[in-house]
Amino acid sequence: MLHKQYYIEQEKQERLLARKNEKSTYYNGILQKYVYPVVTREHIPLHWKYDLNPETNPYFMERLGVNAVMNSGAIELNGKFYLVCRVEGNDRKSFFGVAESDNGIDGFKFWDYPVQLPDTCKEETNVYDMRLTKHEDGWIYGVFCSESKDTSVNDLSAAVAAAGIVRTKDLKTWERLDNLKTLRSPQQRNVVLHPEFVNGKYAFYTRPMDDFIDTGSGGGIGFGLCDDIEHAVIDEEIITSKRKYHTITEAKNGAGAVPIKTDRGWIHIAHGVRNTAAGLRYVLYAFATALDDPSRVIAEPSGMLLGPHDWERVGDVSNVVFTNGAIARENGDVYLYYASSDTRMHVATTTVDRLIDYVFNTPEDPLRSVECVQQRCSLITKNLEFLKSIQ
Ligand code: M1P
Repeated sequence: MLHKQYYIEQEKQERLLARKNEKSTYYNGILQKYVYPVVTREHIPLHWKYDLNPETNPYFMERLGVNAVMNSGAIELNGKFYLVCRVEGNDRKSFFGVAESDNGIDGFKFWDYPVQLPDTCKEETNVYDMRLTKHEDGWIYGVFCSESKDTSVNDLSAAVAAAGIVRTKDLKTWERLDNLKTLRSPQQRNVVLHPEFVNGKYAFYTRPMDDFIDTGSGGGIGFGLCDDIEHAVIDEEIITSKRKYHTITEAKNGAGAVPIKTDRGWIHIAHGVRNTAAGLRYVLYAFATALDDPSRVIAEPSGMLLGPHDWERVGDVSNVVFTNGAIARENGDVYLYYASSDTRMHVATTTVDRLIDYVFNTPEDPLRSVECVQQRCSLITKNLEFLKSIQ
């Protein structure tokens, strides 16, 4: 016999999981947003949170509540869409849970158990933000942030971020490899494994940081090569997409989804951070790198690809959109998964063709207002002349 509230909660959840998503009326020609988030804390199975036995839980209380579901790695396997979600418990600790959908825009359902990573890193306190790379060596790699307390300083909150690495074939059995070592950067977060070998080596997009929060001297998204993925060590990191003054990347940036291979180059969707009186504002931006050298930026459109809009702006950490997963299908469709305000997961759809058009035909940021006005006036003049010509 179950508590009567169980049936009420179960019915609510079944309705949520069966709800069809709808295209939003938001339009920019680049991305199609959707009305409903794809995964939220309301999607968490009841048996992850409640003790279902009325003898040990007579009030049907949450025993292990969940605060948020956010920053998720994404992958398509055998025609199904999988998100390896960052699930944050009420205790602030994050872990990973696999949610599966048939169509990628609704119906995401968590598997019965969260991911149980091998406990090989005893000092690790928290794990989050896994990027999933289908590598040409045949493995699926998960690269995530492995956070530990910094015991070298007398500061309760001091922490160290490193890149943890796991690999799997089926998202069920995970092998933990050594954390990535970057010899010239003390901390790392937002690390992504490139899907192909580069010069016969494993290639990582990194994010050199002096500190846990501030990137300090870290000039942007880094890139480095290593020989051995089981004991990954990167000596030299070069900077690909740079942080720039008075742009959306001024405070920080970081690699997001695994880059998408196209005829014109690798398309990257990353995040950029600027500071404001209301705190840090995180947006998504895109750029392309060369097919023969994925560290060399060949196009970087001005400004943001996607920002937090309307109620996306509000949540646990407000004014944030963040991605660490996109699925590019063989038919050219692209599903971009993003979290809003560190609280819930959304999808926006587009195509490889649209992304190519966006990345290569959107003007670059001229970096000064006076030149931005000139840029806009050229567009206005072109349009007014065009409108006149067709009258
Ligand atoms: O809170 C916003 C994001 O902050 C971090 O990103 P970054 O390292 O670029 O500052 C990450 O911890 C991310 O999880 C979080 O969404």
